[in-house]
This record gives sequence, structure tokens and C-alpha cells, in this order.
Amino acid sequence: MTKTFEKNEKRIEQDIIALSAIIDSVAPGYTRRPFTKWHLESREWLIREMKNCGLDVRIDAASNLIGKRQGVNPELPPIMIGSHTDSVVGGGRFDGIIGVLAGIEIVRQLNEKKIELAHSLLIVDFTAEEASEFGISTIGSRGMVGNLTEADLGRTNAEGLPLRNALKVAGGRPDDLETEALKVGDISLYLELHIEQGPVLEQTQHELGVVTGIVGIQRHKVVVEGQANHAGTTPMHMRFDALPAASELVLALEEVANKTYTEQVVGTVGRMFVEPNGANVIPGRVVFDFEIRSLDPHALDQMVEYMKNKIAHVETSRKVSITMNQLSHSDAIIVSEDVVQGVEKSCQRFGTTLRLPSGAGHDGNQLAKVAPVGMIFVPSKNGKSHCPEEWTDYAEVVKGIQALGTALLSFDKALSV
Ligand code: HGY
Ligand code: MN
Ligand code: MN
Repeated sequence: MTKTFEKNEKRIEQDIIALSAIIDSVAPGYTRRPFTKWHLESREWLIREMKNCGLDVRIDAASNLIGKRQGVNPELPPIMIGSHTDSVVGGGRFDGIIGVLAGIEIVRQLNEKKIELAHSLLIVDFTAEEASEFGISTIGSRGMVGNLTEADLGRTNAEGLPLRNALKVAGGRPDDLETEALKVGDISLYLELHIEQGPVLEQTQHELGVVTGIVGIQRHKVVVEGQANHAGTTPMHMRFDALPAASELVLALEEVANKTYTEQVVGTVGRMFVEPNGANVIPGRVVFDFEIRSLDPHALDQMVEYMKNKIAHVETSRKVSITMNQLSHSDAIIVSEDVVQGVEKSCQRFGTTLRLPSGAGHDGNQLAKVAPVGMIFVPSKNGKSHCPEEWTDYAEVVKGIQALGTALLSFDKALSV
């Protein structure tokens, strides 16, 4: 039997269509938020598919779904392939999903070709990779590597549900997180196939991306306290309007993100709440989150310093009070040259290849704490993602799967000597 992976476009198309049907039909786009009945239902679908290809299936302490294929040499730490099937609100059909489905498809083909790996293989669907209602992302992979703190587990969502309890809803066992946490050496390598979620591969006409690094992300919460008052009877010079104060900070974030650093940086305000949010009421309070991203942690520190100084200035000039607190952070990772070369060699067999960093965060940011990480990108049509228009041709997904499977075979061999 040949040791190459087939172009099983039909099967992957059917998988993507089946999984895309398990969504919150009231929400926009293809929404499958973590800890919801739709995510639990999609887990049932994944468990069936994993069992159908002979994987031993379990839910770990952090509520991640893990399917194991036994290797010939049980002494070798397993190789892990994973991604996530939770989505943003109004998300698409490919972000995360193709990485989990790729793992299942690779196992199906290993079985069909009767290929035995030296390493055991773990196929993982990580819980809550996306920014969640608990103010933190990559929850499952943080839990898997011991990066969830007691404070994190005490975070609550809008309904007051602690994350600790939400993990239990998804089948996790928070009390076992510490004992089950992976340590360096517990897995040999983590590989992930993902859509690029940006325009680079399409614009430079490359079919496969070899990821060289994944940005670090910091998220901060800003609360601006002014004074609500009548919009008609309060003269302009007597106002303590929280919204123009917040707007100055939003523009300051854009300004500091447009400065030049050693690595690209981005800054975004994606969520803002104006209180009391009445057409004829001066906003007394504004709450917003902002996030900043870069491969260079020093650039992020410089941006935070700039925002702190701007806050002090706006507080004085507008006589409002402002607080800024860090919600979460993930460290940037640089992929090791030997992993980049191994992934690149496998990709070059299936298409034109480009090395590039990831502007999106991934579970690899967390897995890098315990193992080498490698990622392969496939193009995103018009560079769009986190929206229903998110699209990657099935033929392009298949190329990514073939490259990922080939990389798995080559690392399985290289890491077992
Ligand atoms: O937001 C991100 O970077 C990723 O899509 N979770
Ligand atoms: Mn995403
Ligand atoms: Mn993703």
C-alpha cells in the first residue's frame, strides 16, 4: 500500500457539511459556542466518528475530547493532532473544524492503508479555543498543560456560572486538572491544520502555509466612569461624558497600533457597552475590552504603557475615572526550525508553499509549553474569517490534510530513532 494520503474530497466535504449543520440556528452565521447544547451535540457527532475509525475516546480533566490510536512502541510519547470545533458568534464553517476533521480523516486513511505508527496518535478537539464568555480563550488547551489558574476557574459568565462548573457541564473534572496536566516530554509533537484566516496565501498565490510563529495576545478591560445626566438640559462644559472619554482611548489604541515595531502589531476594540444606553441620556459609564497582538512581547508592553499614560491624561482632562485591568494573555511562540523544515518538506509535495506567522491565536500557544508545535495553513477566500463568508475550497482542505498526514509519517519516523 502506498504511504501517501488520498484526495478524499467527498468525505471531507460530507464531514464539514455534517458538522456545520450542528449550530445555534437562531444565532447568525455558523455559531457553535462552547458549553452550549450545540457544542455538546457536535461532540456526540465527533465521538461517533472517532469510534468509527477505532479510536479510544475519552474526555480529559479540562473537558477536551481525545481519541487515541495505539502506536507500535508505547514507550514513545504520543504525537498529537488537534484543533477546535467551537466558533465565534456568527462564525464560519472552517475555523478550527478542519483541523479536528483532518485528524479523523488521517486516522481513517492510516487504517485503510494498514499503516502502523511507532508513536501513539492523539486526535484532540480542544474546548473553548475562541474568546469565551469567561473572558479567556484556549480554555481546554490551557487546562491540558496546567495553565488554568484557580482564579481562571473562578471566572464567571454573564449568568454567574463559574468556569469550574462549565467545565463539568462539558464533561471535565476540574479537581483533576493539576494531576492530569501534561508536562514537558509527555507528548512528542503537536501538529495542527488550520485556515489562514487572512489574505496572504491567496494574494501571494500559495497553496499551503508553513507557520513560523503564533502571535501572543493580551486582552484588557477598561471601565470609564463619568456621570449620567439629561442630554438636553446639561450644558457641554458641565458634562462628565464617559463615551467621548472612551472614544479618545479607542483612537489612542488605533494610533499606538499604527506605530512601527520590530514585528507587526494589531490592536482592536471588539466589544463596548454604553450605560445607561439611552438616546437622551449622557453616558455615565462605558465598559470595553481591547486586545493587542504581536510576535514581539516588548511591543505589547510598549502598547500597554502607552494606553496607561493616555488613560491618566483623559482622566485629568475630562474629570472621569478610568480603570484598566488585564483579562487574559497568551505568549507568542516561534516554531523551531527543524519543525518548520519538516512541515515545509511535506507541504512541498502537495503544493506551492510559503512560510508565514499566524496573526490568529491557536491552541498551539498553550501546547508549546510542553512540546514542539507545528502548523499548516490553507488559504481563506478573500482573507475572510470569523464570519459566515469564511470559505476554503474542499480541494485546498484536502491538500492540507495530505500535507499534515505526510508530516505525521515523517516525524513519526524521525522522532522514533
Ligand atoms: O481569535 C483568534 O485569534 C482565533 O481565531 N481564536
Ligand atoms: Mn477563531
Ligand atoms: Mn481557530
